[in-house]
Amino acid sequence: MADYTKMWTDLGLNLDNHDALLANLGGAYQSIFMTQENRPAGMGYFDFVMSEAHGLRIQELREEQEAGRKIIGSFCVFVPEEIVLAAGCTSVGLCSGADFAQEEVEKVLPRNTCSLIKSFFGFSLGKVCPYMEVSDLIVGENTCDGKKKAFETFKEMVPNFYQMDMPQNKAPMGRKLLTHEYKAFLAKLEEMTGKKISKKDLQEGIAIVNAKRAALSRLAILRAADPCPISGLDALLINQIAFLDNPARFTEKLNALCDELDVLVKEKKGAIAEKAPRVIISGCPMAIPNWKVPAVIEAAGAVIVGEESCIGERGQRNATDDSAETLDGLIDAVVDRYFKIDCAVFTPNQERVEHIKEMTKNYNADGVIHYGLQFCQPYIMESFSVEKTLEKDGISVLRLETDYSQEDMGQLSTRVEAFVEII
Ligand code: BJ8
Repeated sequence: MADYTKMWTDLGLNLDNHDALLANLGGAYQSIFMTQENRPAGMGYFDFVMSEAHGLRIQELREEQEAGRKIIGSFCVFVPEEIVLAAGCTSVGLCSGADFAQEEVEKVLPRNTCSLIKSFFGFSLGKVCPYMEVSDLIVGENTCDGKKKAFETFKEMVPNFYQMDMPQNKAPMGRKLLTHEYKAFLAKLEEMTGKKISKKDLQEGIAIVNAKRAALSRLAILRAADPCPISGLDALLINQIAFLDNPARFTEKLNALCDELDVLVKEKKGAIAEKAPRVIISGCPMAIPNWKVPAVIEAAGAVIVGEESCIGERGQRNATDDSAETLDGLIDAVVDRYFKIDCAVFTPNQERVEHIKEMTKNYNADGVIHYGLQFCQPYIMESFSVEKTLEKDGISVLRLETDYSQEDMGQLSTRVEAFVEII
């Protein structure tokens, strides 16, 4: 990597902390990703993006800023990228996938807060996330109680914070609330940029995001093959990078990789051996660099064939209809698309379990591993009914509860190995 010290200093990063984070990340990446066998050649691009995630990509975002674009950071797939792009802005996901500055974090948050929330506090307090620091606006959403209450403290730490309210159920009033919030967000971006969003702008934004989602769905479908042409780890990585990379370039590179995978499937060449036990992972999102559980699963000899997760199919499925004749009609279509996301913060949330069943069937999975972050009430509460419903249908389920530490690796491996043996 080139020397980006000046850029990181200008962004206000704490260089010692940042070096420590990069060293950790680099080591984990090498041992988890680069030791895999039979990786498709197209993964080279995604390895490169990861190696430059804090370098070249940040430089690009700064160049975009110099050219007048605003960078919008977000923590949730409910923040509509179509509207961000329509406003001439760039969307970046704020990862929150690793522990950092835990002692400092626990001075402002209770210990029993989920790792994801603690992570973005740690990244902010430790000044280690260039995406957070480069963002002109950071959008938080009132989804789970943990996030919405934590944002009350977070907004004191981050002056450029914008909070979006969120419905808790799928009733008509919930839809009305989401429409109101998306219109307010659009108005906020117009105010920030001084640009009036037209119907054509939103149509263009929708086209870019739909193309990205179509490529991700192409990748998802290719994983139905046995042998699977790509590891679950690599597929997860691609889904994670979807939140950071330039969307048009990402789509082009992912389609090129899918062309390669098409050939591998025809030739029956797999990244993982044929007849390996096939698993769907379902539950909390796994943000970069949270690769712990997938690494354990694939080290146990199974292959992950789908993620029922916001960094995966829950977040990326369903296109936005772009056929409306008016700007309001298009905003309605954006609301329609996002209102289908079956996050566990909604009650009731029967659609989610139906989707898990559908994924199990579509990707020929032998079992489901439910992944819950400790102290995440929505997903852990829901995991009991998910398990009960799936088992009624004869689908084996393993429920895991963990955090970002490495302390439970031995215990996780034992449980996963036992599960993989019986499916
Ligand atoms: S749409 S899943 S990205 S809210 S793990 S912080 S739920 S206590 S992340 Fe999410 Fe949007 Fe829903 Fe998806 Fe709370 Fe649970 Fe922590 Fe979580």
